[in-house]
Amino acid sequence: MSEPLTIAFLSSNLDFSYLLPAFQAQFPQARLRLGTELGPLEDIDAAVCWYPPEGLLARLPRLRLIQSVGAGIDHITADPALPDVPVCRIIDPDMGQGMTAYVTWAVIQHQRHMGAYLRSAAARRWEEQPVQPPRQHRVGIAGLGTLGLACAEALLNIGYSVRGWSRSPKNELPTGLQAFHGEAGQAEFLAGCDTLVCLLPLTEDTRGILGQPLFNQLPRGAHLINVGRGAHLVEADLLAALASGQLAAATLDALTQEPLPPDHPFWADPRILITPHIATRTDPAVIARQTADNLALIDAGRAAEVAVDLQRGY
Ligand code: NDP
Ligand code: OXD
Repeated sequence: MSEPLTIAFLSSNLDFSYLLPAFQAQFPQARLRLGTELGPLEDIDAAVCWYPPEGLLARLPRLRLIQSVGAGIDHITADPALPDVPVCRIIDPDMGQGMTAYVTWAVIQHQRHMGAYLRSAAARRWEEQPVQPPRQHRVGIAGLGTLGLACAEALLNIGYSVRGWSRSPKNELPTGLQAFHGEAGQAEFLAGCDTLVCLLPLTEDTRGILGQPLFNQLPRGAHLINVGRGAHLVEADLLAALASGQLAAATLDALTQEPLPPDHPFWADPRILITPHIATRTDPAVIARQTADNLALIDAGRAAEVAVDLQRGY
């Protein structure tokens, strides 16, 4: 009789017990191993990860799948001892809807002066702010993948002027989306972003991309929304750009230090709105299903169809 499948849940900063009911339903015969109760490491076939403890994956001799619980995989590739095992990420239309809701809110929150209305309402004052039609506001989305494209489509549907930037040229874009690509297209893209949304993966090419050289290419007074990763942003450059007026505001959902410490200067700056990495989430049932699908394809010798291209980095 063959050994039952063993799935380990590995994270140095998240309690993964919330995933267990969905995995029990998806894999009724499997052994599910959480955190400190991993059992014999040589039993483990698949690891479901968010910042797995450094070096641990390399100690699992039977490992066939490293499954990210998110769209990004930077928290896995950060491990310098990453073994040569397929790494898969979540590709989830529902996650796209959650991201769309967040990004749409963040664009409108600033462009329609919602902060000022909250202050007026708290003081019982009937005060109007300027009302600018959406088509006069240009939103640029850096990263036209699963999530960026979903956001672009939604913003176009409510009338914003939307442009996007990707690494490679794109076919079949939503009608009205102005597309740019590569380093050659970056300056023209940035010059037309009243709001810039970062939905890039974190790779060696994109680390620190949100810094002074990029900010200087945006229209003066632009709004930055970072829903990518904290390490896309050069924090000191953001504070300097806000102080000089080159940027008017920033909405940040991904931070280098999570949780952001209470004494971090971002909390004290009224132009910066922080949310605690909640822009979107994936339903545990989707994570369990995609883990099962990925394992089946890997076992059928079709890993190349589902594994992230680690050379490219996303
Ligand atoms: P995808 O891999 O589907 O898309 C990535 C996009 O970025 C692609 O369009 C790609 O270009 C583009 N890109 C990559 N590198 C570059 C580069 N050097 N220059 C220009 N464009 C580049 O990713 P997803 O849309 O699924 O997710 C994007 C990111 O969002 C994740 O990696 C994660 O960091 C973040 N995220 C944040 C969440 C949150 O709650 N805050 C939740 C989920 C994800 P091309 O199309 O040419 O390949
Ligand atoms: C992800 C995230 O990568 O939640 O999915 O940030």
